[in-house]
Amino acid sequence: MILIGESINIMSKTLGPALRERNPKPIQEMALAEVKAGVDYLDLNIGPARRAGDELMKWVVETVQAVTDMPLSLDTTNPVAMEAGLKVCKSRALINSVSLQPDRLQAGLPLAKNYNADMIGLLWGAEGMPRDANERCMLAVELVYQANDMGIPTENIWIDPIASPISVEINQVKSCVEFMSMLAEVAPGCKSTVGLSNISNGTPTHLRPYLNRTYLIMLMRYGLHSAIVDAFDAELNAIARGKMPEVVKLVHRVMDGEQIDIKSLSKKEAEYVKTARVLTGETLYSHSWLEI
Ligand code: THG
Repeated sequence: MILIGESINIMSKTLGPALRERNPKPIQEMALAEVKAGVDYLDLNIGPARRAGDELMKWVVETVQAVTDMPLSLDTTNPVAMEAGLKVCKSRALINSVSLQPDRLQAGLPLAKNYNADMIGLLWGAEGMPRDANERCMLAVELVYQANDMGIPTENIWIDPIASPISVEINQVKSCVEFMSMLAEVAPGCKSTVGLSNISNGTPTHLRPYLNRTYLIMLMRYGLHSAIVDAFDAELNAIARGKMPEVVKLVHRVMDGEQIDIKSLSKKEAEYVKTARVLTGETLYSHSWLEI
């Protein structure tokens, strides 16, 4: 399991200003803290970066590379900024991301090819977000086909089904898991990733880790290759590293529809079971799901 640290991003309250002001220290400190926490990649998310995006991406890549050799995921929708980052990246880069929107596909594939980079294939189609697992499959097949046609090997592609917040749409939450169970069959040999924290967007901050951890277990069951995560959630890291087989088994039992008696469980086990019931759609999400 490859973990990609999410914390260096333009939306962050502390690092957003540091990125805009080209203040290297907070960014370098965060990079080192994420490395120490045990990630395998650092995501550098500068957003759409419409103004001077190329200069910003080059600056942040160089700023981070000055303190660590950790591989980088370059996260922007601006292809000019993407190329500026690829040019200065010392290790094999991960392009985050290429989608099936015609302009992003046209700009992204040549970059993956010419810079021999890995690429995240975001399942966002010409008509927007896929509605279910089948539409995700169709988009994945199309994306792999287009990339292969350009000379990009399947194993360089990390398909991202686009996780959406549980507070918005439970069907999308379920459909990502269902899609993950189908991916190896529809696009053999390709890898996968997911923006895990998306799932808990809009839920109370102290409850987010429960959703993130349990959803990771559900996706890992079907071979999830990597995830963009909060590096500082030590329990999430333990799950990713296979150190919590007991709770993993418990969540699998909920996924299989087993009715587990909550009263027989420890507090932590009960929390995982309740959270898994919410993420499978068995119980309705509310901010108080752990108390019920
Ligand atoms: N797929 C791909 N790339 C992605 C996403 C995806 N990149 C961006 C995003 N989704 C993944 N990264 C984050 C980064 C931060 C948060 C969520 C996802 C987050 N941050 C806190 C917040 O907004 O409340 C804290 C912000 C702060 O530090 O102040 O939730 O899906 N390919």
